Amino acid sequence: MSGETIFAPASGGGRAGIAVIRVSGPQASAALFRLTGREPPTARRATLVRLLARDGEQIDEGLALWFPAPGSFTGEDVAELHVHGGRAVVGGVLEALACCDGLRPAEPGEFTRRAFEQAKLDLTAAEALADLVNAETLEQRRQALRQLQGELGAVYDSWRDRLIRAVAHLEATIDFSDEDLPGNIEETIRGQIATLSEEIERHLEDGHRGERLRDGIHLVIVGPPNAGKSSLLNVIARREAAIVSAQPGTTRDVVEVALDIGGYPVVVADTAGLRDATEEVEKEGVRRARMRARDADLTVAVFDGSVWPAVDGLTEALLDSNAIAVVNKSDLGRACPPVEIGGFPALAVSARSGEGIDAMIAAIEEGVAARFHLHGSPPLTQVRHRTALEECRRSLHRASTAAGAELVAEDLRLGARALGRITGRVDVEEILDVIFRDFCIGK
Ligand SMILES: Nc1nc2c(ncn2[C@@H]2O[C@H](COP(=O)(O)OP(=O)(O)OP(=O)(O)O)[C@@H](O)[C@H]2O)c(=O)[nH]1
Ligand SMILES: [Mg+2]
Repeated sequence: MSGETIFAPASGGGRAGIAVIRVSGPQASAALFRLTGREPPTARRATLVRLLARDGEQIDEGLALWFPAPGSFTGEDVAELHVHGGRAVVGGVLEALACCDGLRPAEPGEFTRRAFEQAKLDLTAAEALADLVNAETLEQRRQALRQLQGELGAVYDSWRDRLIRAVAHLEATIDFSDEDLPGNIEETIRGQIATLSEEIERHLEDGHRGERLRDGIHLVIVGPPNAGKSSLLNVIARREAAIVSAQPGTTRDVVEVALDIGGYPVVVADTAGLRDATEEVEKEGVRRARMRARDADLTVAVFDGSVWPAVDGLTEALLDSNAIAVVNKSDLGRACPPVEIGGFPALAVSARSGEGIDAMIAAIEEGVAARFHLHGSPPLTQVRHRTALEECRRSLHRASTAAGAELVAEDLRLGARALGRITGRVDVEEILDVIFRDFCIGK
């Protein structure tokens, strides 16, 4: 347990009805006494207290909560003060705490770090806590909560346990002669390695579902110049995010808007109209548009309804199962449903009249949900997990081809170590700083 006692606001900055200030460490009880003039209240019971400055002047009246070790978030003695959320109140309480012996302000993420060090949560749960605080959409929240409650950590721990057990069995074959052991252990273990490799493989090949849900799903609007791509972006975003004009080639750079679509975080990108551009800037815009379309999770291919039934070939070539085709400017009455382009069904829409827009948004929602809905085992959510899993997969592959129990055991040990790094069972120091640096408020 750390000798230092730390304190910080647990709630965000700015004015609010209530602010919560947390104190954690061996001096928490003494600090509470200094500020309230009384012994810590009954554990986990909100108690009305007067909070006093160093000179005895009352700062505020609020609630004190006392969580004795080890039954607290950090596993240490923790005091929580719920005070009125004004700048002067919070500032006054923090100042009073700073005057207490042995207390110092917490570094970002330090409460969570202590909780990890006291084995209150593993690294995946610590990451999930940050994700939950940053969650902006329903599905992000669901994913973060599942991870916080240990679902992902449990998967990695169980894989690691299986490897450790296999290593123990293999070592038995090394230490004892064959007659003392049942069956062919090495053979059984090779079977187990193959099964585990397949499970890890399936987990890795999840189409980056978890990572995308955490960081944003990429949707790109593509189409010929003047088709109304920027107008449609503005309709989806419900604001004038991109410039619209009658001049073909208006949009040059990629214009991005982050939106909540059906509970999913979606980054919608409007791009330059596809054409054989000659001018340098537009050429670069078209190159970027193509690159975005290639990397996107979903595309909305916009066709210009004012020239229907003529269809832009460059855009048609981008139609695939990840594309939603729309023919814009249906208000001009040229393209009437049902429309089809190159065998793909298309929606007739109008950014101007609003016709078909609900259907287009529903199609986007459906497309996103079909690809990113969470079902079955929890998805991996961080590149860090992916890197470690790939390393484990390589170790297992080496183990499957290694000759002799000793070499197999060594590779399995390396595989277990890689998995242990994800949850923080081993090699934690190199990871901790990176993870907790991202916490922006004292949690
Ligand atoms: N009649 C009609 N005109 C539209 C509609 N949507 C857009 N327009 C017009 O079409 C023109 C081009 O619109 P933009 O949204 O700038 O088209 P864009 O595809 O982004 O064009 P670039 O950025 O040049 O590639 C503008 O004059 C819009 O007012 C629509 O649904 N109906
Ligand atoms: Mg545009």
